[in-house]
Amino acid sequence: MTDNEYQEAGAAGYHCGFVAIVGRPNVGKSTLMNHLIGQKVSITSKKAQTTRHRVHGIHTEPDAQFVFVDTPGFQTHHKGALNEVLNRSVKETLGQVDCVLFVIEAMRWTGADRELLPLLPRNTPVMLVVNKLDKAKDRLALSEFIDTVRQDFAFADVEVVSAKHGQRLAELLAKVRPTLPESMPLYPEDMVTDKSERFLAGEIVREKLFRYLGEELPYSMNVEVEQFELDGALRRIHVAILVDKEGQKSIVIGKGGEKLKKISTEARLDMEKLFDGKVFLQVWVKVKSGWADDVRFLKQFGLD
Ligand SMILES: Nc1nc2c(ncn2[C@@H]2O[C@H](COP(=O)(O)OP(=O)(O)OP(=O)(O)O)[C@@H](O)[C@H]2O)c(=O)[nH]1
Ligand SMILES: [Mg+2]
Repeated sequence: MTDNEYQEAGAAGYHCGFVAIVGRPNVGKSTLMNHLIGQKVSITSKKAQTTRHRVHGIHTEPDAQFVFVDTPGFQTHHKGALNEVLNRSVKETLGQVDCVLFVIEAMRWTGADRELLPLLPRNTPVMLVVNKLDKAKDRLALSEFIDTVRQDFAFADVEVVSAKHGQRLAELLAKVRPTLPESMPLYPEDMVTDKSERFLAGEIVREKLFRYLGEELPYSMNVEVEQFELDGALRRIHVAILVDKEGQKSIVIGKGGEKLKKISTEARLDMEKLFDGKVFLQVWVKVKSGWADDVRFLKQFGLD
């Protein structure tokens, strides 16, 4: 066998492709992707609309490579520049993948879920992924629930999972694998995301804002990684939190700087885990007004 013939024979059994993860806000898309790839590369929170960027999460097996694309929760209820940009990002993703995972919560089939059905592609397999299985105790009711949902769209297949508890993820992968085209892997086998450490550092700080601030605050904020330097094995990272108003600045900083300290300590620990090395992190807060409605500003942050 020549080298070329050998490579073709190798590709013949190998599957590799793109898998979009879509659904309304808060159903567990990012949690699902993180558990499928075994690393936390996409931030998650109890609040809706945490994800603002498309993030690729890569999972490699001996016979397949899955490139998952986590997307922002699609929503039709609130208008505004931010939502338009987020929704556009979901629509674009749907046209570029080999398989779609349409994620919903077990026992919750809402108007917000149904409104997404017309956006789903017709020529690409769409799997129904019923997440939060741990919350659905009644199996008969769950099976009736799935039947109801399946009446509304011709899903290629269905799987029930618990993303948070890592349940039935291997079963889900086994169903996705045959939908991927035959191809050699696109990424090195130890690579888990296409995003840079610099990007991930900013996202980790944003996740802590979602965790430690009230209901509305994190939505009007953004983060900017102002400096990311390697100093031997040490990473020196400077992050600015951009807020709308002076008043928000003092909320983020907290009494005696307590809140900001908590945010930066937790972020640093997460970064050290993800980057597998020591991090020196400095976080500060800056006032910047009116960003949420300024699309140009969003673009500057890669939200296009
Ligand atoms: N009980 C339970 N909770 C889950 C499960 N999967 C995710 N969650 C929780 O659901 C919430 C939302 O999870 P995310 O992964 O941020 O949801 P998302 O769909 O990415 O949300 P957006 O990015 O805002 O659209 C978090 O509090 C998760 O811990 C699960 O299997 N069981
Ligand atoms: Mg998300």
